[in-house]
Amino acid sequence: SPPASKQALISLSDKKDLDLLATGLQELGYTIVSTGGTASALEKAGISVTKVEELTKFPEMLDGRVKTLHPNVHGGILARRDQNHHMEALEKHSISTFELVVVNLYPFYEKVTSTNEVLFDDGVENIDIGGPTMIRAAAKNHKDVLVVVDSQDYPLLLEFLKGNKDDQQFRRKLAWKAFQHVAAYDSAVSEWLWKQTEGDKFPPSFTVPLSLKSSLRYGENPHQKAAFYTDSSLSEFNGGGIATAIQHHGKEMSYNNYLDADAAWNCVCEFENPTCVVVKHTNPCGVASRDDLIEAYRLAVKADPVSAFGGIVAFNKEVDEALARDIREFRSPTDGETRMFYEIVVAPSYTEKGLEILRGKSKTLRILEAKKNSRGKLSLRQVGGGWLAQDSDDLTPEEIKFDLVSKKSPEEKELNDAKFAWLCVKHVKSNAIVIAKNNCMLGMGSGQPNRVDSLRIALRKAGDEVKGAALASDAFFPFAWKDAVEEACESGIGVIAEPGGSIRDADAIDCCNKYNVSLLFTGVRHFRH
Ligand code: 93A
Repeated sequence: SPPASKQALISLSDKKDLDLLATGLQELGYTIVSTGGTASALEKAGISVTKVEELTKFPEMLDGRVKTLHPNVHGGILARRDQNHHMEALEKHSISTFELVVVNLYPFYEKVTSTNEVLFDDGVENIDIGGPTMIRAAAKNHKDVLVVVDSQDYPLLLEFLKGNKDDQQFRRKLAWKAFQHVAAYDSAVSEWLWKQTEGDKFPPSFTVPLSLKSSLRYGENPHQKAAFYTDSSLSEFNGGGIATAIQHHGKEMSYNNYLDADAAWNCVCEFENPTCVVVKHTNPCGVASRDDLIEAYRLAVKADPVSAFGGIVAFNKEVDEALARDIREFRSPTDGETRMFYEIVVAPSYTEKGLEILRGKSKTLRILEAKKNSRGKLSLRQVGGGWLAQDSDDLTPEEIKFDLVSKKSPEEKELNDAKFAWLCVKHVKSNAIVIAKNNCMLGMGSGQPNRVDSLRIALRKAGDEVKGAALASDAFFPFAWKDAVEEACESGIGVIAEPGGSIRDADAIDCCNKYNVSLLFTGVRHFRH
């Protein structure tokens, strides 16, 4: 008698490429067993199929809640082929084995994140029970049962089945993917349920569904292996941020490139007017806003040309032909000769010609097109043994007040400069000081363990232009006299913006009054550790 045919179990919500799969399996002599909708689709495509009810001798029940949850299904998946008593048990109950299980789940995530309002009961009905059970059973018994959850794997699967050669590595990879699929699904369900309670914003536990975007050549240093993951819960539905940027040209992005591009992009997106931001090692070292983006670019580089060399240049408006030419040709203001070199240019868009010219700057220059980050995101950082979670720091400029606390009030121009410096200082690592004038950053000090050192670095960079400029400090000044506030006043700063809130606020005010400097309290702090 001919050998009993091999059985495949197929139950799919997303029926993409089902005919490709089923035709392939039929050619290989498989008998296909399917649930209601999948079986109908197969019949329509002219493929013969056994309905799961024929196998279970039971109708689908409870509005489909119980379709495949039956020993005739799960016995056939879970039986160990190398255990005689397992095989005898199947024989006794006339159950045939499944060699292959292909399942994808009710589209729960798409359902509950759809723009239409979803009723609670509707959400619940979309929680798949039978599907994950089949997937987990097959993945557990992957030694003998192939499990497929992704239509992209159909061609590979058919290839494997044709090959007639076993490969346990292949089976393990499929099982890995199957458990990933179910885990991501369950985490979406649990996240949704948490949102349906009146619980705190930060749930007792949560899973971030991460998908590998690319493996990286190395991490911060060449001896560290590294990879980049996108948060699939965010990017697929909101599309913003450096993780979803399109790379038009250049060398492959590195770990540090992503960090720096992210910093530059976040900073430049703060500004409404045409703005250029130059970042080096995650800190903005040049920022300028002008009606003319070329002028903004030149000023941002001039702010600190030594640091800008090898940096990341970000724009908040389209890069056109004229600007691209300037980026290509601009010579270092330090010697007037060397052409400026950058790692990355990032912008919301490029004209065709602009892109072409930038491509010609160098083979390596990475050209990124990015979309604005969505607001209200969770920010996560790793520490030994855990993760810190917080709201991202995305107050808008309108949400920040600039309360006058000194006798001298700033001129309109000075107030503008203070606001500009404030937008910059938020993106500089603490302790952060930014000096700015005429919508242009003149100097910054970052990452120093005390505020006086940051101030001195910023003053040195600003040079003579400091007279009448605005100074922003990311946090209050702990001391004023013979300390940072007095040094700033003595240097000729015209206006200082800081959060206030120090026990020595009165000293800072007295000091500014003595030197006839304007002092503004924002009431908001922008630490960036
Ligand atoms: O309602 S269920 O949780 N109960 C089940 O027994 C069951 N068996 C398969 N959902 C169940 N499925 C799911 O049905 C599969 O995971 C798949 O997503 C879907 C396919 O249904 P149909 O073939 O009728 O379109």
